[in-house]
Amino acid sequence: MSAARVGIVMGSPSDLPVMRACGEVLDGYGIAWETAVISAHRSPDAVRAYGRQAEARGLRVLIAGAGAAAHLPGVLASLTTLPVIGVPLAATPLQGVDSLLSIVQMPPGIPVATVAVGDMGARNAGHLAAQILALGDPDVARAVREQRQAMSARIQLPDGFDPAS
Ligand code: RP5
Repeated sequence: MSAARVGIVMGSPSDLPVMRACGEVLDGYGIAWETAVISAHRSPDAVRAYGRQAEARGLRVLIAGAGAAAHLPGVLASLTTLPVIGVPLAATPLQGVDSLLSIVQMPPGIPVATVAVGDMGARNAGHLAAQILALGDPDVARAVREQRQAMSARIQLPDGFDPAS
């Protein structure tokens, strides 16, 4: 088993049903990942240690999912210069609008790459992490290209229609 290059972090076990999609996407690229349930407000010491140690532990990208006030991605981003992808989760009656705005509105200097709310975002976080890793890993770059080609191959055109004409 190779060492994890992506850390998939979330604020609560209740986030797991959505956040597990990140791991499924990374598995499709053959990228090793790990997961942690740590909360910026319930376990701030653990978040601090995880963020501070992430790069030295071999991680290259962090994906952080959180609902409600959703400060976990921004706090992690403040603790590391690794790229952090934030996944807003729908955990309150505001249906994720709260977490989307919390995550996306990082002040300048400490960015969080914010994806869509919920399952779509969790999946795209996995794809984006793969694209970041692909910059320095030809095997992942090839897997990303192949995944794009496989998506293109799923289109359906009317008989006789030539998109190249
Ligand atoms: C956030 O609060 C978590 O990320 C979760 O989305 C939300 C609710 O957490 P639980 O009350 O379900 O543990 O910190």
